[in-house]
Amino acid sequence: MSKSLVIIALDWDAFYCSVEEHFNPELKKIAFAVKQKGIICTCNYVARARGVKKLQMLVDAVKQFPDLVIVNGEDLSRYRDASKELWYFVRDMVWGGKVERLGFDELFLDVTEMIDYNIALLDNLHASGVSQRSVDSAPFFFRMSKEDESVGFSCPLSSVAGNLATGSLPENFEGDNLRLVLGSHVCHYIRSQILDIKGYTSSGGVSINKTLAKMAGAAHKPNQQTVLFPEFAQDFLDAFDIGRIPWIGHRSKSIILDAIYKGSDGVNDTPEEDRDSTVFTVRHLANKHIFVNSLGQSSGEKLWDLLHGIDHSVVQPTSDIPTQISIEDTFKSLTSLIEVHNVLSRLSHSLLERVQVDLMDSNGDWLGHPRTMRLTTRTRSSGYGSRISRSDSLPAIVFSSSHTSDYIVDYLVDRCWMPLFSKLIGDAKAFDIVLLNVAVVNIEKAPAKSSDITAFFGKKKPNDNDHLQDVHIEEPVHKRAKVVGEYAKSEFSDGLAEDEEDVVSEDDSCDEVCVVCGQRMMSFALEAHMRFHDFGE
Ligand code: TTP
Ligand code: MG
Repeated sequence: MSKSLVIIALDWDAFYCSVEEHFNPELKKIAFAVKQKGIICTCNYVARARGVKKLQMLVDAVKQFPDLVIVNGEDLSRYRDASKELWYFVRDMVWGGKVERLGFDELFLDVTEMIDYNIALLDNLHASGVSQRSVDSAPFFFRMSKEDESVGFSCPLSSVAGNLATGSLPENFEGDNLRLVLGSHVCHYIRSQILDIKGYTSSGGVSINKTLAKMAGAAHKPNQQTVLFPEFAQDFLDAFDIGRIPWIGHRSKSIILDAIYKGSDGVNDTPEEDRDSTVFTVRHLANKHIFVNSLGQSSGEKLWDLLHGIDHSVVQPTSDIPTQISIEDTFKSLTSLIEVHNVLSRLSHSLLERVQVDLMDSNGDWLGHPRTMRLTTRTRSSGYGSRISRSDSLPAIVFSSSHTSDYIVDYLVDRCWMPLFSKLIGDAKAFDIVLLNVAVVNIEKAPAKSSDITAFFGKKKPNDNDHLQDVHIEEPVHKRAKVVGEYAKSEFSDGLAEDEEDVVSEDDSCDEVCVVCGQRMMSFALEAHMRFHDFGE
């Protein structure tokens, strides 16, 4: 019989606040919130205990809690750096680096190999004649390293670390259950290391797949962890609204509910407010066939499986190199070339800085090289969902160590971004720009330890800037953008296959705007953000 995986999901507690507290420990004691453009994007647990809510409008929160301290969180660089540091720290502890990063705030760890190894040690102990009873009642030393047997921790085999998702213990601690018991101790150890060494608290979930682990982790927060044994998974899931299952988004949910509750005559529809959308009810009113018919083969099967606690997706170790780096800003109105020029200068400075931080290792070697630069705009008349983009080859001067940043930025703006902008606006005599986004995309891994940029770029010279690629992206107006971004995976969008979606953005820019409250955020956060609106978390 095949053994189950052991997956740990970690989510940093009040993440942006924790980063702020890290730099200013005084904040720990007081109620404070991090704001972005008129919205409280998160608040610490001191503030939450007083009733402050994530995603409250800033003006409401300040009115309701006049002494609430507000920290500006519009510069994401500190959160990005902290997130990366924590990811590397965790990755060093997990064999094979099997850690997948979802946005800034979440990690999935596949610790199966570590569990297998330690179970084999346990089996050896049993086989060596020591009685089962005395092995199982003594603390077990869990090895976190194959090479160094002193690296690890002691843990009891007879109890679970943390909470139980449904409050019930399995009848026995054997087989897969024992694997999860050990997984709970690994989770506890890793979380303790993060707290002791890095000073961050997290909430953890342990189960046999990513979805169950993530949902278990959300059951008890902050600074807690929860184990979900497979035999209780269905009971646990059944109580949730289907919209709370990760990867089931608004659109999938409404398609499913329509399929179940809409009368074929269009007359006997169940009114929306009377539609029970718990997993339990949906499982009983629908079947796999209905899911496949309404959502398509792969999405239908996948979402049907999810409602039954089945998730075949594997933990895919996140690459050190982001797929793209982009910086953007929004404006009331940019109507002159000089304004656009100034904004592009500012954005290019940030972009260059990000390229250096994200793509250069501590020795100054490049980890990856973007091949393409992309400029995206949105005009006042085109509305929120519609962006247009143009791309060009990225000049190698970006990687030059013999020019100052100012020189490189001037070069980029005058010789690359402004010509791209002209292409974008075409013949228009007047324009009214409300968004500008500069990005480097198409990032290729650098040859090992190579700092020879010329070799990487082949015959291309730094000023080879004459062939504008005609990559023109028209986004459909969308209510909910596909969750993509620097590190996020499309799998974490709303579960619909791309060709079945009509509401996705084709542009994988990392900033999104919520159509409900207007908050701008990294795209990975949008899914969670919409859930807040749905469920008022
Ligand atoms: P979350 O994990 O949803 O929130 P959190 O870490 O602040 O709090 P919790 O303890 O409940 O996990 O999101 C991670 C960070 O992403 C959060 O600190 C701020 C940011 N974010 C936004 O900017 N906008 C949003 O709508 C959401 C949901 C998050
Ligand atoms: Mg969090």
